[in-house]
Amino acid sequence: MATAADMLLPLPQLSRPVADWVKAVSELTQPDAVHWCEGGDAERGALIGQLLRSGELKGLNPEQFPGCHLYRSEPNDVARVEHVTYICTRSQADAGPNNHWMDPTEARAKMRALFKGCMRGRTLYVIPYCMGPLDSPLSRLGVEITDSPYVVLNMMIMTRAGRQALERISREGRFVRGLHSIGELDPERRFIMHFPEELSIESFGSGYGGNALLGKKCHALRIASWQARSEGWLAEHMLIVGLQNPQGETHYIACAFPSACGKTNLAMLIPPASLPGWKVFTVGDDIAWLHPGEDGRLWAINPEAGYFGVVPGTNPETNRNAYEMIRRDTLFTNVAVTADDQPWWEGLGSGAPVLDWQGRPYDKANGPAAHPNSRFTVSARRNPSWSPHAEDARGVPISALVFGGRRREVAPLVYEARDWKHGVLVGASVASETTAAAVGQVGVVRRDPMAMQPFCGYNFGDYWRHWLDVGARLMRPPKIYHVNWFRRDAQGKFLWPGFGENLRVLAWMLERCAGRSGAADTAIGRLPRPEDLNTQGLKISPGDLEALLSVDPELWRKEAAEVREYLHRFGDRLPAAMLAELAETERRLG
Ligand code: GTP
Ligand code: SPV
Ligand code: MN
Repeated sequence: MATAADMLLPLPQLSRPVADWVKAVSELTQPDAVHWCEGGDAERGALIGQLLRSGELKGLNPEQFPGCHLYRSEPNDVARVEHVTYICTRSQADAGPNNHWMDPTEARAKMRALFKGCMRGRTLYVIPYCMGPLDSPLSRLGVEITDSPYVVLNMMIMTRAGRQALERISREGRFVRGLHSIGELDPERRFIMHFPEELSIESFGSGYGGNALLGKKCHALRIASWQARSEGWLAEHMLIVGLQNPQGETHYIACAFPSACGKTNLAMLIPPASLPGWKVFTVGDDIAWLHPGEDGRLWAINPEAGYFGVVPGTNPETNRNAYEMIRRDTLFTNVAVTADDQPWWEGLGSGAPVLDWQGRPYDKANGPAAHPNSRFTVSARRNPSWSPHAEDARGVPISALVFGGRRREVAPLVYEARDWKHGVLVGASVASETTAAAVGQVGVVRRDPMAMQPFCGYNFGDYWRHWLDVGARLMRPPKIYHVNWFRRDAQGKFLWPGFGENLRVLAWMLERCAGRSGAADTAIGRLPRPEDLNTQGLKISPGDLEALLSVDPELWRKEAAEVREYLHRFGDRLPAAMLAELAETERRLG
């Protein structure tokens, strides 16, 4: 129990294990100063002031974008780096073919050499944080040590950071240790190492998002997925959204789409005018921790407190909520600016850039003005559709789970899995075109099971087995769906309008959960017939709708063969039930 006296203690005295660790890291990294983050507006304001004076942050137009700032990354450091992200388990088989693996002893030695003396001339910041509501038993704790004040600012928005988190650490003892340094931002000396058996992370050489904000993908997905397996829950790359139908009933769904494939947008969707009476409530936009509840349902919390969202494409038409949300108290990374210091990006729809994301005079010949993976960091409370239940300690009950990918062909607009087991196969079969969220080629279809390919902290074979086990424990399991908002016609035009109109598909799912709407049984699962979707006021040709709702057996036989080949990579770790489900789908395909 925290007592009144505890409240007065200086932070370093609150937790001996944290203080000892900070001391050991200081001895290794040799910072000029150590700053323990209390959290709160005064500390944040002081940090921003310091970064404005040093020129690392740029203030944006105070009339149009009050409280907003711009940060420009090193041009070589603008996305996640999957090729140098490692899972360091004692046994390589535990990391699985889905991960890069390094022996933990070797990885520790390598990182020790990099961290040695790396904070000379810098301040070491200690960020105690809580993933999930401070009072939730489902939340988990961590401490990030970093030499990047930009990381501190982000972590203060993205997590519950500061004294209260440290107080909880002092009560509970267990926390994830995340050590981070930007190093020299040299891509050759950049590694993101995970030690799930020791609940620790070491990240060197990048200041970007998922590489550096260690509470996010490193902790809340890679380490948490490992913890979740041993504790009987799921840590997933999913948004959580509440949908209130015109009758006033609210149901929550959680959706896993790969990076830059529409989670933030769906989580804060604006119902189209032609679907009156619907309301949308955002619980989370990127990560869900799902726990089987005593009532036999699956319950979800969002471990994060803010959004680190894709900027390009955000405008009042595609998503007015997102557009309004980022007009105040928002940290922009790698966007362009206009002549009057407003942030600018491709797909904004108004204004013109004068400086590009690197701060150079804008020249079309240099490519997009804003980096395609430019991001906003903003408190979830700024979201006009923020759910009143987002902070509920027990989470929200989930009625449906949705997987999705970015596929110009093959995958229909939506289909429903036959049951949980089939749903696990559907999730494991997700493939999606790569995006600018990670370094590498963009637009190449790759397998991305459950949208977790870059984020699962252990062998996918074991992970799918765990999914099957969790499902077996649920008396009232959610239905499972697959969606694809990104089908294109021969000319490359999107067949489906997407964004707010996606509600039509979600509404069909909820009606299915309530046993009120129809579907056609196909080889891959159940699809709505055109008449099962509410298309009132929707501008779409009957031909396009039919194309979106059809299954091409030829293409799907090929798809199933690719899935089979992929699953076989997991050898004896692959649960037999998955192959049985696949065989059933293949039998139906003929
Ligand atoms: P991460 O933060 O990387 O995990 O991404 P995310 O899954 O939250 O993706 P986000 O909602 O930020 O969308 C990424 C891009 O896809 C943006 O450029 C959006 O404008 C675009 N997008 C989102 N939803 C849709 C949709 O329904 N249809 C189409 N065509 N584009 C969409
Ligand atoms: C993603 O890439 O899925 C993101 C951004 O949400 S990052 O924080 O870099 O992971
Ligand atoms: Mn993400």
